[in-house]
This record gives sequence, C-alpha cells and structure tokens, in this order.
Amino acid sequence: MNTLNKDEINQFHEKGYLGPYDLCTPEQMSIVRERIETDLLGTPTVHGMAQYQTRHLDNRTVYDICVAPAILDRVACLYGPDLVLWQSNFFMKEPGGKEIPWHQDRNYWPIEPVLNISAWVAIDKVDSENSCVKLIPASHRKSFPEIPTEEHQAFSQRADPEFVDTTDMVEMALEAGQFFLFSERLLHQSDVNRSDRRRMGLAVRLTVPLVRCWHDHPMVIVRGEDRLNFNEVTEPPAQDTPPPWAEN
Ligand SMILES: O=C(O)CCC(=O)C(=O)O
Repeated sequence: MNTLNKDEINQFHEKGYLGPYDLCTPEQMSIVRERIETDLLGTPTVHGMAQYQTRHLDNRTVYDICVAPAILDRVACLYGPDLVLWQSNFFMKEPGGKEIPWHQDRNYWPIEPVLNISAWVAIDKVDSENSCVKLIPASHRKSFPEIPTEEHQAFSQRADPEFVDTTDMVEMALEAGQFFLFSERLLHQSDVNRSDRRRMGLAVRLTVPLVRCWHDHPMVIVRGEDRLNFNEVTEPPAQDTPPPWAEN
C-alpha cells in the first residue's frame, strides 16, 4: 500500500498538491509509451498540441495507468475507499507547442459538487524546457477571476494575470513514470515547449460517488462501491497484457 502519512495529508489540504511520486520506473514507462504510440497516436497533431480524451474507456493501457495502485492508494487516503474515474486527458506538446495559461480546473467541468483529484502522469520525461506543469501552492484556497483569451485554442478563459502571484511557484519536473496529485482548485499552467522534445502527460481525473457528472460518457468505479447510483457506470476495457508494474 502507498499510504499517505499525516504530513502528506496536511500538505494536500494546505497546499493543494502532492508529489512527485513514482508510478513505475522510466524503463517500465518506455514499454507503456510504445503501446500508447502504436495504439493511440496515429494522427498528426494540430497547432503543436493535441488532447486525447477519455481513452481509458476504450484502451486498456490508458486504463491501467489511471488505476495504478500508486495513484489510487494515495487518492483513497484523501477521498476514502470508494473512487470514481470520470475522465482522462492526454496533454501532448510537440516542440513549439503552445502555453497553457494559468487556470483552475473547477471552472470548466460538468460535475457537481466540483470535487476532483487529478494525477498528472509523465509519459515522457518533463522539465522546464519541454513545458512541465507549474503550480501555485495554496492557490486552491481562493477563487481567481477569469478573463477571456483569444490566443489559446485549448482555453477560451484564463485566470486574470493581475491576481496571479507566482512568487512561490513550483515546477513539476518529472521522470517518465512519475506523477503528482492536485486539487481541482489549484492554479496551474505550462509554458511553450521550448525544447526539441515532445512532452506527453496523462491527467487522470478521480472523484467520489456522491459527485454527479453530466458528461456524455459513463464513469468507472475503480475502488470500492457506488451506493448512490447517481451516474451511469461501465466496465473497463478487457486486459490482454498486464502493465509492467503488475510484477512490482
Ligand atoms: O499539461 C498541461 O500543460 C496542463 C495540464 C492541465 O491543465 C490539467 O491537467 O488540468
């Protein structure tokens, strides 16, 4: 079990994030990356950045990342034994790929109440050159006004820069196979990919059964049980090959 200790639980409540942690080794992630490249990345990206949504419902490799014990054990320490996987998003930036502006995810999601822990998993190694995610500790305890943005295809809104204080900003540089956890209210951002390396991450979105999701796809109960039945649920895709970390 990857349990969180008291200090880690306090950090999540006070600062809104935790990590980095290891989901698997870089060598194990390179096996998984190859499966993702073969199965998912058939089409060229537009504007240097593409998002692949909800692939945990049709691709077992993606599902296995989402439910890795390293993630679920820790999220269960914060949200309890019943966990729901309601969304997953690949964030892919080719060299030159655009900035993602400062934002709080809670402003964009069709869920009520807006309660979510994201695990951002590094499929490629990420650092400040190839656009690792940056975050502002404790920003999850405030609500930031948003302004419209025209220059970001993926985001029509952004937190008003006038209110964003980056003094304590943390850069989440990760080895391939590492991840961090963050609250739906934490301010986060990523720069232009200034390197000649692609940067691919998978954001895994987890909540609890009491949250109602108005998405056009069903949820998956990934731990425990759903005693409320507010949402349509489905089974995960069948597994052919266990993930490399199954042997850990
Ligand atoms: O990967 C990025 O650059 C942004 C990630 C993000 O906005 C998210 O996971 O909510």
